[in-house]
Amino acid sequence: MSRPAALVFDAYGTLFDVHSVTRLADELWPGRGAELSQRWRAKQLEYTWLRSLMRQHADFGRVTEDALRQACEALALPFTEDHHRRLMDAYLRLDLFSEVREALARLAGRPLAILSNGSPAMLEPLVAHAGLAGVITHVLSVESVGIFKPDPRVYQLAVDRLGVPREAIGFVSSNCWDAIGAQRFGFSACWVNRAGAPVDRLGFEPDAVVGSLADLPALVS
Ligand code: LAC
Repeated sequence: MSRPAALVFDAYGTLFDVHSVTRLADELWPGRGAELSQRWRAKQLEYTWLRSLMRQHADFGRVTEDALRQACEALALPFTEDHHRRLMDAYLRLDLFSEVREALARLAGRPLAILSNGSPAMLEPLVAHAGLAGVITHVLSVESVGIFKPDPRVYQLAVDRLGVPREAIGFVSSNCWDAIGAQRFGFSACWVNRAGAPVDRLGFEPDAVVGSLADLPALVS
């Protein structure tokens, strides 16, 4: 990735730790929080792909809530509307990964955008709560195109909104399939592989891989 003119980040799992909901889930169902969080996230992503294939888009808040209900039912965790409300609220205050703030400060001086499946109603409080409103220059939601990642129309949104050609955009995601989708679209795509996971076998690979966002400034300077 040589000196991209703009950087575009995935939100959930890349800047924000979706599994920070485990703390609250563990309070609600002692010892079951990690399991719930893993299944919730897996179902949430699965529902985005299925809805896109079915051409039955609903916003990410609805998808996230549906996934939460299914995960609770599948794991036989008794839930009330109050549990759901608290967990959905926790999604608006997810933790930033520890290296994010410093990495973004070192990357400043060019457009730094978020491009996310999240709806504006989910992304705005999340970015504000993390104190990133003055750091992130553009918050772009798939709601503008009505389909989820990795549909190419989502990546095109960043080109249109930033006014930067696709080959000059560096795209950064911890979701390997998202990095590969962006690479196929024509971005320089970097996969943030914090867990040391195997690459997704989709026939193509991201252009670069880093172990955390702390390694990104050296890669793009
Ligand atoms: C997002 C999901 C893919 O933020 O994590 O778009």
